[in-house]
Amino acid sequence: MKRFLIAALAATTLSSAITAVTAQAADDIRPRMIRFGYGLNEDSNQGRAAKLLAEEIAKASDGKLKVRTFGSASLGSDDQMQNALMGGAQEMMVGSTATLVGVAEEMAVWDTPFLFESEKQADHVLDGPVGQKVMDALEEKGLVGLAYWENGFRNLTNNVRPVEKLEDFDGIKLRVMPNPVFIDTFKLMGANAVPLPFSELFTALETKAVDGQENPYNTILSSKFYEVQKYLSVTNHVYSPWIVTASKRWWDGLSKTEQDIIMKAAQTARDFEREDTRAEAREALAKIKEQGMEVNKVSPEEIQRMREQAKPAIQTVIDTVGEPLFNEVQAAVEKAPK
Ligand code: TK8
Repeated sequence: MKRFLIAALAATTLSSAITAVTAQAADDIRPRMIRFGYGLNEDSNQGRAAKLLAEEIAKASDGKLKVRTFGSASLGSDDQMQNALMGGAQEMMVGSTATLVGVAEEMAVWDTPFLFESEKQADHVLDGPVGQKVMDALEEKGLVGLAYWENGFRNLTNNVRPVEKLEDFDGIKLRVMPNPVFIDTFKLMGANAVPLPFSELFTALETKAVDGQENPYNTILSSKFYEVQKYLSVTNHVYSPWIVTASKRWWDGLSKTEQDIIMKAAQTARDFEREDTRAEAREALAKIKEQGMEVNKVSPEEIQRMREQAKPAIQTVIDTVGEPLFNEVQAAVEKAPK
């Protein structure tokens, strides 16, 4: 009798333990709707990676975490979405680090003209400790940085003339990302730098409110800038990262399991996105020419002159992010494989 009781007791304890574990696991992933916004079209490197991220999250959560993606800035410009995340009105987004400088000035370090020489070097620095440190600066501002994606090396388009030498920037009304480093860099070049959100860019080019803009090949293609721009000048003047962020208010209410699923998906999508972006960029110039743009490659001598001319903008970066962080990034760049 006694033995039977003990066995029964053990069985009950065991089964209630099992129930508890299952209940906890189920409880660990709650049905949620995640609004994920971005600025480019669905048919872009950004859109393709957003789609993959949504699929990865659905798969890993058995469909409980549902990501709805909103492209073409339909939830607002980068700035507007960042504010929505900080206020808890939107859950996630991907956008330019350059548009985050007003939130966390550390982000300006990535805007240093000619900072990186290759994508590989950028990956090492961004995914390394100093990249993480810059990302972590977002937390106290109400955002959680999850992963850097690639926007890419930026090149110049305009309707006035091919930019072959420094002097050719003269008087060109150039849209730049709303950020002090970009404004200074292009003012130094002699352009008339006009800060505008990306979501207003196509119309501004179409209506000739501005003469030109600068973005990676991928964006020139996916946003069809070739329809409203004549000249493309290859400068590779800066490498732009994108960053996937989440609302901290919302993130802090997620279980560890949910956070892990989302973090992992952001990183899987990052690896896919970088490969996809690079493959697309390799084919892009030919396609851009097919669309009728005139392409010129700026000579190394002239690039050197532009580098020199942009040097005071580096001081703007240092003033914004502080010398220690600037130096830390420089050291990481020097150590990184090219
Ligand atoms: C898209 C922007 C874009 C960026 C810009 O929302 O603003 O020119 O390069 O990718 O973040």
